[in-house]
Amino acid sequence: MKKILLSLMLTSAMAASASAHASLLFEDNFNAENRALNASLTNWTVSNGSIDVIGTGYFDFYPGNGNYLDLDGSTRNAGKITTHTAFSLNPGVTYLLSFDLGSSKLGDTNSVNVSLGNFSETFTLAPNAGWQQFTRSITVLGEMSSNLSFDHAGADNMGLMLDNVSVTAVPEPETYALMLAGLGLIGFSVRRRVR
Ligand SMILES: [Ca+2]
Ligand SMILES: [Ca+2]
Ligand SMILES: [Ca+2]
Repeated sequence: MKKILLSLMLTSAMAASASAHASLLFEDNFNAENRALNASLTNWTVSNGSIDVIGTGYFDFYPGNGNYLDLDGSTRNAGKITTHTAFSLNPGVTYLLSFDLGSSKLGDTNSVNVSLGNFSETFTLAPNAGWQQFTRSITVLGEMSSNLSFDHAGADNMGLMLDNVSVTAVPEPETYALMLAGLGLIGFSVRRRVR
């Protein structure tokens, strides 16, 4: 019985700690943007080409997502978007980067390079890939400041669709290990007192 109680305590303490320490640093679902071709954005700088803000009632290839971006705008030069926010990245913290990508409806394969800190990955979606969520864990060895960017390749005026970008900071497991050690001591002293 006591074992069950202790493990319940551990589980709820871990859950409480995870929610208390994970913090949302950035979130954009683009729903407040004005739908337009070759649009500018509230939270991002557009460079090296253009992007479109599309969605409800306006070139809505993936209904149900409000507004989202077509990362290849309408200037035959796909855009790069970079957050206005420069993120302060610290060792000992895991940064969860999450976003949705939808494949192009032109029937071709498209790719976008995503970078934050020393993380850089090219995501490629086949024409039939549909709408998918991607999540990556990012850590840094030394303190650094970095903007998040999505740089789309291509120039045929329809690229990957982007939505629901978020960056969340989560303390690394060491934090939990320390806390578990602390709880273990409490459990030990409880056992001793019972004896
Ligand atoms: Ca959206
Ligand atoms: Ca376009
Ligand atoms: Ca470009």
